[in-house]
Amino acid sequence: IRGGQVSDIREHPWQAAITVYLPRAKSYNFLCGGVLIDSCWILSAAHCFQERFEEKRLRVVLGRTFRLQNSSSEQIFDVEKYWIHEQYDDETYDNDIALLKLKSESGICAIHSPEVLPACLPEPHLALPDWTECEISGYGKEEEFSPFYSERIKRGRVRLWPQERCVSEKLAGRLVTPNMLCAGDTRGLDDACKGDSGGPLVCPNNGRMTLMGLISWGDGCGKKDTPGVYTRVTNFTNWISSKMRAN
Ligand code: 4AZ
Repeated sequence: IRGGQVSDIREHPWQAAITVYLPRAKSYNFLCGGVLIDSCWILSAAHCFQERFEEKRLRVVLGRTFRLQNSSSEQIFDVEKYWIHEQYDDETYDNDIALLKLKSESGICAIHSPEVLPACLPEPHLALPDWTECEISGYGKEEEFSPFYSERIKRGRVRLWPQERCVSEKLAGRLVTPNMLCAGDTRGLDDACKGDSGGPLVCPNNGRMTLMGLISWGDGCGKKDTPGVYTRVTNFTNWISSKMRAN
């Protein structure tokens, strides 16, 4: 997260850190953010899995304020299977969504706690007003060209942009589709950045923080008059439910 402030996992208990095992380093490396939406289910961005990693190399960490520091509140899971959206386009990042099923013997995976709690999914037709104040979170970089991810989870405040302003002219000429939404800080400070991908954009709705976006892409991080681009979750609620129902 560029700008924003350091935070605590209890402020974003649905935040996941997705890691991948690198055999040469014999260690798990941070890959992307993710969002807990049900005891055994995590949403993330399809582009994080473009390399088509084998499931057994993936691991999901929940409940940590510090990315690399073990915590008594953490819950760690292997991945049973994951699905990349069938219409994901690796050139435009259209349909940038992936769903991961956590592995468990019992059918129960994440246990609810102050540090681990699923986000609410929106109704498919939910449209929030332009400029609604929302929140992003992640362990991603604090600046585009920083060599490091953030060690502590951060939060940023961004507002939903009108779709008519969410156009390629604001985004280095890259195509924006109806499956994307733009959000940004009108002050131009807070923004998602590298490593935040797959993580949450949540907005207040009926007193609950509701998952409206997944961090997807942008032109740099925190550039003036340049929004971040998010996967529009309302367009995928049917895709999500049908995968969960079938699996
Ligand atoms: C990235 O590379 C990335 N400013 C994610 C979000 C944004 C930029 C880059 C939005 O994962």
